Amino acid sequence: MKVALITGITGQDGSYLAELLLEKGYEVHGIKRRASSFNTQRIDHLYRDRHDIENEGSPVSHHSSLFLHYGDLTDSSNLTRIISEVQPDEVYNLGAQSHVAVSFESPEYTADVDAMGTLRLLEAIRFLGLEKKSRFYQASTSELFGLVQEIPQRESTPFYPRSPYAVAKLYAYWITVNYREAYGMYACNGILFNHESSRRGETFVTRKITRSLANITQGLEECLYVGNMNALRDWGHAKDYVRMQWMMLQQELPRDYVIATGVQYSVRQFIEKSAAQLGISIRWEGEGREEIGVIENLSTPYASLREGSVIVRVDARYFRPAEVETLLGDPAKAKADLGWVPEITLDEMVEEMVAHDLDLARRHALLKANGYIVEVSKES
Ligand code: NDP
Ligand code: GDR
Repeated sequence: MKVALITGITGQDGSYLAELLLEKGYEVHGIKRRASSFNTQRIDHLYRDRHDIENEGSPVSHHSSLFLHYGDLTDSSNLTRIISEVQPDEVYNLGAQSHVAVSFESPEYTADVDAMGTLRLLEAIRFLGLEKKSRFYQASTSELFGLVQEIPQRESTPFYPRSPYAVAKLYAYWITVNYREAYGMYACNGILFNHESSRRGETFVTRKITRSLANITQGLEECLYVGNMNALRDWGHAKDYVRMQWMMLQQELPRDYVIATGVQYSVRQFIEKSAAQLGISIRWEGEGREEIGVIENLSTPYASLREGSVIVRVDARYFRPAEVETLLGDPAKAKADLGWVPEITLDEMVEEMVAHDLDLARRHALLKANGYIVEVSKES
């Protein structure tokens, strides 16, 4: 049985990767942070409490091959102890302060976790003499390309990071390459473009859009507030991308790969597609910071919605000090070497996310109508 260690197992990718590895028969260990409230919602369905297993006395399903350890990427001794105990065949470093806008607010913490955290993990593997046993995957990012120097972006495109997050990830990218070259470690970077799902964090733009529009149809919110709607992104589905993370560690030699769909849409188009799924079409009025989205041709009846209502507004607070305007990846190398191609289209992903968030909104509306909750959380 192969043993894998995942940092960031409680995040979007961590949860899908854990699922995939458990299905493949791995023993999976994950690092979770101590928090004042539960933070394991995305993996609760995979985890079986030891007491339940003992009490049942029944044969163990794959779920009992999942083990969680308290830890943090800012804590070297903790990381070293966990790696020493787990003796992993594969380490997936998915843990990060992953929000670009937040990295402008907390640049030092972002560097500590995203840059130094990667070094701490690599150094722990080396210090424990596991550099020939433990294969290492680093969650690198299209944000490295930042102010793009070439369209589309591929493995050879020069980097130009545009945020404290991207600069920290640049360090992590190069330290991974360095440990590969200096110590012969099997260490590689997946340069992943944006990938989303119904498990995406609620403050990233796609999930914010699907959640907010679904809430609006149920009378839980009035308006979606966004920043730069002209930003262009190459959005894929997280399930397709974690498959590639695993594939990268199964090769003979460690290599870095761009993972993308090769198709690009704007934030505005993502809003339109999500609204269309809900039976709403949007007319855009005004320009720049004054732009608004107004309902037209409402094809599905919602008690709280009227034609002509403003449901999208630009809020300058969501503009970033330095923006990445356009990203478009070329996944040709991944296809040629590994046969990887994305299987889920953007339209299928939007459909999944909207259906999920509409279901959630309906439940919340029911709870609210019956006095069980007062407000639904949203980004302020
Ligand atoms: P999420 O934000 O959903 O998950 C991040 C994970 O990291 C969470 O489990 C979080 O824990 C954990 N984490 C945060 N800070 C620390 C810390 N100090 N110590 C240990 N763990 C920590 O991100 P995604 O799943 O979307 O992304 C996974 C990785 O891939 C990240 O490194 C991200 O930067 C990178 N990436 C993501 C892309 C995307 O489009 N999704 C594209 C390219 C790269 P908690 O749940 O407690 O917050
Ligand atoms: P990104 O994702 O910064 O690309 O980083 P995000 O969804 O946050 O932003 C995408 C684009 O949308 C614009 N935008 C808004 N963004 C947010 N979050 N909220 C808004 O209201 C809003 N309005 C417009 C942004 O300005 C940006 O241009 C994600 C993260 O997962 C990183 O960890 C990962 O490395 C990269 O993708 C690839």
